[in-house]
Amino acid sequence: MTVETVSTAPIEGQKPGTSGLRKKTAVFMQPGYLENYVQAVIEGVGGVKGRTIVVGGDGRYFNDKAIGIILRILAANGAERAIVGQNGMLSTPAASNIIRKRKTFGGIVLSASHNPGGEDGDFGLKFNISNGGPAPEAITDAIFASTKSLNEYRILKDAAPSLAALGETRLGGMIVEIIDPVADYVILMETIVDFDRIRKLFESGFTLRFDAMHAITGPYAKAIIEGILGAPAGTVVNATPLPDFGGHHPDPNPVHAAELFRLMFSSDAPDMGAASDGDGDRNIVLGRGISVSPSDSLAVLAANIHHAKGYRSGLKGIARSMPTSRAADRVAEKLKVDLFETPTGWKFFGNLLDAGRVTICGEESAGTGSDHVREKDGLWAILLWLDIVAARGQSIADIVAEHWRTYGRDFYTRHDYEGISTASGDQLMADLRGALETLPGRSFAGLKVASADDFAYEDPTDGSVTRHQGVRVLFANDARAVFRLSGTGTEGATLRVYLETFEPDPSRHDQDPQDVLADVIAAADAIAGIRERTGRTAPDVIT
Ligand code: VG1
Ligand code: CO
Repeated sequence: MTVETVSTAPIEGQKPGTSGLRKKTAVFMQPGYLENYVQAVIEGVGGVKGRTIVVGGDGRYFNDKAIGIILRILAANGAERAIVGQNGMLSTPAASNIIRKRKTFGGIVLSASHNPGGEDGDFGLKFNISNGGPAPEAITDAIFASTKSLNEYRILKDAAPSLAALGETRLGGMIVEIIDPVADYVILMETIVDFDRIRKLFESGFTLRFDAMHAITGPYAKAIIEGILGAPAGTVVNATPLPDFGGHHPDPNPVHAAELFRLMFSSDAPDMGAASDGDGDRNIVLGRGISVSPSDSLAVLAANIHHAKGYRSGLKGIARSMPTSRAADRVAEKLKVDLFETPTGWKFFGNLLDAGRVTICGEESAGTGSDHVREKDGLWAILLWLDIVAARGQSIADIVAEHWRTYGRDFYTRHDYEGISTASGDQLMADLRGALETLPGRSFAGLKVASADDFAYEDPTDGSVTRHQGVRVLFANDARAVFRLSGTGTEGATLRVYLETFEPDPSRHDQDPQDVLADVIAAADAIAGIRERTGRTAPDVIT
């Protein structure tokens, strides 16, 4: 075994965003780019000598080669063992599970999630800590600091082993253990939902289409939904992970999962539609003629979680990201449990879950998860929905309508303006922040502003404070508009505008959110000058 110490210089811009470092694949493939960052991660987490690290990714282009490089760097830095998904594949929630189950020091998850893959697409790397969750800000800050002072990295000269065969091999002084990426995840799911009950649901003729979008959940969904739960072959579509996701964005939203949405609103719709994203942590659930907004999904799952055997001991609390609608708050209030509002990104939920303050968490961006792992978990959410449908014996549309009748409906939409110039995005946010104090009392598109602020979060478990997490504007009628810039994009800036309003009256629940929210949308534009500043007449993505 020969360890090579390679001199290098800091590379600019290796700053982890909402969910790790994401860049164009070509950027990650530049000589030394990945090597520098991995060494900086190792320094930032205090070294890996004698440690066990989980390594896996969503199978996108460069996944396998990157893992080879990472294994050689881990070995050269004295890691004792690397646990790697077969062929380099591990969904994000499955990686989180392995870290927890095997009590490892952490894991390296390779993914740019819902971003497109391939040579011209995106690549990403995220470090997860020993609780299985994304590294919190203190650690990502330390990693970023290391990227700025790095002058060498260590790498083994030996070639990395093949990732195809299960079992243990040696790489220098490190054991490389190749595991089945699906097996442990199946065992975990079986402790949470009632497989027999869901099997009976399928036996009774219940129909599902699960769109794996040519991404990582294909093998997991095939094994569980078609294999164990007995859904007919063909229930899981686009099930083979491809390095470029078949040229699509693996993002389960109405634009990128258009075919599934079309099907669910057609006369051929099955009872349920579902999809996940590139790395398997997002989920969308649809019923016949209805798409469940992720914010509603969190609220419905929280209100019904007692049906699932994994949560019989009850719900400790609920957490949602700030831009997620307040539907979950209404459930928390009724169930008399705490509700926590955190900044966007799963890394803020970890402490609350570890402290036993919350059982379920969610984000409006199609993310739901619980204390079973420390990541959002797409397939888990879909299985939980199936379990609840089986327990209640009602359609998804009926379950949601009944939920709205009980709690009222939070009409919700998000408008994304993608690939605008960084300068105009930054200016728009700076001007909004500058105007915060002047907004209350003024009216826009007929809506009066009650309050406005820049969201800051104080973590109740460790007191750490995270500022500037998005501008919130609350109107006198309780409607809300939130503005923030994406922290996962790789080109220019993406402005996200989150819009919502509450409607208690059931006779008004059956309307299109875009119509109901027309005045909030107009007010948001008037406040931020979106069209004028971006030159766009409409958002690129509406969820
Ligand atoms: C987006 C979502 C956020 C999510 C993050 C990672 O971040 O808004 O809710 O946690 O993606 O999801 P941003 O900064 O672009 O708004 V995933 O599935 O890409 O790991
Ligand atoms: Co994802």
